[in-house]
Amino acid sequence: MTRTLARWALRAKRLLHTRDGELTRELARTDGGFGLGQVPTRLQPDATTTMVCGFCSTGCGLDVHLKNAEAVNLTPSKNYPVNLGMACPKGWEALTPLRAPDRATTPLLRNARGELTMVDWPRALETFTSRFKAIQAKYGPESVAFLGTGQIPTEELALLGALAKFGMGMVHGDGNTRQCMATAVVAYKEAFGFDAPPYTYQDFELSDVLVFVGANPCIAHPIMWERVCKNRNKPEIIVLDPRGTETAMAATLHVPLRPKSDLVLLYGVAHLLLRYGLVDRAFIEAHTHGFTEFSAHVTKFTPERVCEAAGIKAEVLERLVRSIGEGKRVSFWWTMGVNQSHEGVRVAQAIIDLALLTGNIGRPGTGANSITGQCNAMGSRLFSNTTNLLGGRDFKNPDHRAHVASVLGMDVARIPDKGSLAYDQIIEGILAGKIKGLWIVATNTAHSWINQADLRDTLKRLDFLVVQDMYTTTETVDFAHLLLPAAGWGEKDGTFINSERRIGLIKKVVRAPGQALADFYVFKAVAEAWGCADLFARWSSPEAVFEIMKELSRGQPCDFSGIEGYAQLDALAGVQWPLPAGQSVGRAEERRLFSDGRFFHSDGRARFVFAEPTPLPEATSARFPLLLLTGRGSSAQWHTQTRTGKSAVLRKLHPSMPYVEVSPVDAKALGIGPTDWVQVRSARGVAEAKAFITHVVQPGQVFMPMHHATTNQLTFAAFDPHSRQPAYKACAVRLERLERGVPGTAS
Ligand SMILES: Nc1nc2c(c(=O)[nH]1)N[C@H]1C(S)=C(S)[C@@H](COP(=O)(O)OP(=O)(O)OC[C@H]3O[C@@H](n4cnc5c(=O)[nH]c(N)nc54)[C@H](O)[C@@H]3O)O[C@H]1N2
Ligand SMILES: Nc1nc2c(c(=O)[nH]1)N[C@H]1C(S)=C(S)[C@@H](COP(=O)(O)OP(=O)(O)OC[C@H]3O[C@@H](n4cnc5c(=O)[nH]c(N)nc54)[C@H](O)[C@@H]3O)O[C@H]1N2
Ligand code: SF4
Ligand SMILES: [Mo]
Repeated sequence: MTRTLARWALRAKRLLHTRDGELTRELARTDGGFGLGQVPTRLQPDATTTMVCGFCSTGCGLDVHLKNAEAVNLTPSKNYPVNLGMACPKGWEALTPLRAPDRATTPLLRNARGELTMVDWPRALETFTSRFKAIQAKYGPESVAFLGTGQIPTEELALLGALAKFGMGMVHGDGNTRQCMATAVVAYKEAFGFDAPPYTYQDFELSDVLVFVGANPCIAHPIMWERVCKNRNKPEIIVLDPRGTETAMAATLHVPLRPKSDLVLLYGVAHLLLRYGLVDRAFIEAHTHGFTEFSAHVTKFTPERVCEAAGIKAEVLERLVRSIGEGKRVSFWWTMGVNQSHEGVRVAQAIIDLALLTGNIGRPGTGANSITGQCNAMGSRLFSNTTNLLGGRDFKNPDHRAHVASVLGMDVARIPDKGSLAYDQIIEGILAGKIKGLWIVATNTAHSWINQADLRDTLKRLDFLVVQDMYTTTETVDFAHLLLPAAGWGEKDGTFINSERRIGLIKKVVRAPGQALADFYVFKAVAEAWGCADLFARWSSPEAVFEIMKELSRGQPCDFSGIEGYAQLDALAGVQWPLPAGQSVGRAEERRLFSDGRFFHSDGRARFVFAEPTPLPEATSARFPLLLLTGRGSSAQWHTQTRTGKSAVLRKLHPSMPYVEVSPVDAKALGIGPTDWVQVRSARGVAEAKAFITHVVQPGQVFMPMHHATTNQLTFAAFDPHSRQPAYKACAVRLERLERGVPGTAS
């Protein structure tokens, strides 16, 4: 054990035996070491300080009120440019999950009897290192992999990615952003030359036509939706969603297309725009590539074919086309109804194609805009060192590797010259016996990954699984050999990047419980224990890493080397990338990309990308006649509910039991009444749920929220071939009424 580790072990031991008051004093002295205890150091004891929310990618500013250097409550920030004084229920309740009784407060190691038992940090780190090193020695460095997240600060993601790949010799590491954003990343890269969502939230207010494709912002991005409500242009709001969601109900036009008919429909829209001459020829000529081929491709998508495939009326298609073609400022927004599909990349690109065709990009109120999901999905896309090399670069490009190595002062040989396996391929790798050790950070794989029946069996095959989480009770912890206790949002410093590319601060305003550490300091401790801490000497604090990231971004489309540091981010209420050195920006200023019509391909032109539609991977059949859609259930629930489930206030705002939306037509045919429970069965598993009979879903379709672990017992593991994003939103199921009407009683 190195000297630092020994010193630190001693300190950890002392802390264990001190009472709370003493702990604070001890920590005040030791802050700047490994960050144990997370006392807010840079803030005045009774200050109010603004930081970004830790749930969704909207990135609202929250004013956290401190008393005696500890957060007591919070209110939405009135002068943060994102939310203008508003927050959704999760934001208001953001501090509550920190106080939950199932917080992980010490490392836990599974003993010979299979129970997780408390160990101290030095023992945990020693076990981590010796087990992973032994696996690598036996099966090669690639046999240990990691799975990360879009929910920890960019500085932590960069450190994890760099430590794992440059320090520990891993090649494979992916994250939950694969489940979420991989499709948008590939779509943008191919079309624009860089992963670059072009918009700013003002665009919600400035459009005269807004087209939402597979997005339910009323539930999933409530404050973005509030921005739509501030639009004074009496906009046409069009929602393409098989379900009549809250957003669809608020729209001026709901297009209830058949699931996964988006590609045919969007090509059909392009076809009619061309036929009616409602395209921007000057824009196409000056700024795009591939128009001739694209216009030839879409001629096959006649209105008859489109209406048949999408199950919509000709008048609806006509109005959709006219609105897009005749609108002056048309913006397109897409989320998981697009990304989580077997052909999601091409659907996203069909949306981009429409924006290019009509010249709706780079101007106020326009854009082909992917809305991100998690608070730091955008940080993960640029800096997690998983699919991209740090700063949106390419592992396979020798110049990129050399540049990163020189910025980091590392030997270039440490940087892998190939990309990582994708999430599903890492799981496959476990099955194939190639991946033997896995480190899961801030994602709840055993609930959220597609087709759990297979996944859980696969996790059991690992020689060593480390889970790093805030809580001891997640589904994934059940499979862990070692649990590392993590501090959460509010207990640590760093930055998030929101959907509109705004880099905003999060801050330490609460002390983490027990020996839980900010992920940043867990990674530092791992580096120390592994014996590669020297490589990360400059990575001394989140703010020091921010400086390194600025350097890594220099010259890239995401260049933010012009941001001075955390104090300036605070003063300016966040800054959108890019901001190259030498440029300045005003407080709360909003900026969008491509106002000069130049894209990031070397010729400056955007690409029309398109392909033939492909059939549903799992179509309905006589045995499984209904199509299951999944997604967000309420604005008060977050994913696998490890956090939101801890708030009594939030629990009151959503149904307590798993439910399945069924159309009245199907309910009648199946003899299902409004108080009945049903079994939802797919070829992979069965889930019990309360029937919720509603016109929100169409006949032949059912919907289940993703917030209950049983939903992914049913889903079918299909992936987009280009992004390898799971297609969570269509598989075949059947429904059976539970005889006694109570869950768990059916045979
Ligand atoms: N309250 C809350 N907010 C969240 C989250 C949360 O867990 N809870 N999670 C965050 C994250 S990480 C994400 S990624 C976002 C997701 O945000 P959204 O994507 O808006 O949410 P979803 O409910 O997953 O999916 C949106 C819609 O896609 C529709 N859909 C399904 N299949 C199709 C199809 O074939 N075509 C079309 N056009 N639509 C289809 C579904 O009916 C659903 O209404 O939300 C973020 N915000
Ligand atoms: N059927 C179906 N499945 C889906 C989806 C769907 O629409 N349908 N959507 C998919 C999408 S878009 C997403 S993004 C995923 C989300 O899936 P997950 O990432 O699995 O969901 P979360 O519940 O957010 O899990 C985050 C985990 O990190 C922990 N955590 C929170 N903060 C911290 C921290 O600061 N440090 C550490 N170390 N741990 C922390 C939490 O306790 C929790 O266990 O689900 C996907 N799964
Ligand atoms: S909309 Fe998103 S960022 Fe804003 S308060 Fe709600 S969860 Fe937080
Ligand atoms: Mo997501």
